[in-house]
Amino acid sequence: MGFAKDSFKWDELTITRGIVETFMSDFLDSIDLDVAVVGAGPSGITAARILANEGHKVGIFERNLQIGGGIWGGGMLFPRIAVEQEAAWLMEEVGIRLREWEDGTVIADAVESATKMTAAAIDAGARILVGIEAEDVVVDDDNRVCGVVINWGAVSGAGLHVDPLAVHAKVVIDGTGHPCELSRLVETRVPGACIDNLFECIPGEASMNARAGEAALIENTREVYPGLIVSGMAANAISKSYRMGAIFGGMLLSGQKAAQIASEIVKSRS
Ligand code: 48F
Repeated sequence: MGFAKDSFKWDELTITRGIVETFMSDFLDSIDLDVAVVGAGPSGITAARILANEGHKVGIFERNLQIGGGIWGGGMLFPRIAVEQEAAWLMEEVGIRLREWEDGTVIADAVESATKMTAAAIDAGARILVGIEAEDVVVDDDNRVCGVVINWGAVSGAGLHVDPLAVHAKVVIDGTGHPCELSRLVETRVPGACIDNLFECIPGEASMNARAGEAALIENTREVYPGLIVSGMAANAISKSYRMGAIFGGMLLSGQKAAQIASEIVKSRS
């Protein structure tokens, strides 16, 4: 883009209008979505990138100001993550450099992983809304999940009473990680949501068994309630499957599976 070098007529109001008007326009373009992804950890970003690449209208709502969830912390703050070789392609396709490691694993830099996954999701067309949390779901007359209730993360952090706003989506992905927040909300707030006792007592994940946890993750990634798909650690948490620590291949493959399920639901509802 060619910018003129001699047109410096801006003042403080130029900045204010530029920020507010462009954000409002982008925000209003994100309130009626194909897929709302709640939580921008590795599973949520991967799902959003794949769905956006397929041409779906996707918004990611992330409570924090940064994208990447548990990637940033690596293992015990050592900024590296391990990935099984069978999931490595999901990192290679966003340009993350991998170091071959032992026993069928690769190692990646956590900062490079979080930033390149984020950039790829943005380039694919996913709308990323940071500092915004989902505090509830929206349901239709059949009690099917059809959107999320949102508010600034800073509002709940400050304990303020501020009524939220809502966005609509054909399907919602719960990528909120260990607390499986959206699934808990559905269990506690949506009338009749206790299907097959799944939500009767959402148990939280079991102690660490990395291989078993990774294996269970893909099967646990599913539509757990009409309109609500669960991905990543939230999928293992609601199923009391094992935690796995700083190995991330299962998260990426879970995101890929969540995207496949979401894509089918969007097509069936279009
Ligand atoms: O936990 P998280 O990284 O999600 P994940 O995709 O990946 C788990 C791994 O990072 C790691 C692991 C690997 O073996 O076990 O823990 O399952 O990221 C979840 C994101 O969701 C955000 C939260 O800030 C984090 O960035 N989040 C949680 N609840 C909400 C939310 C909410 N109600 N609204 C918006 N964002």
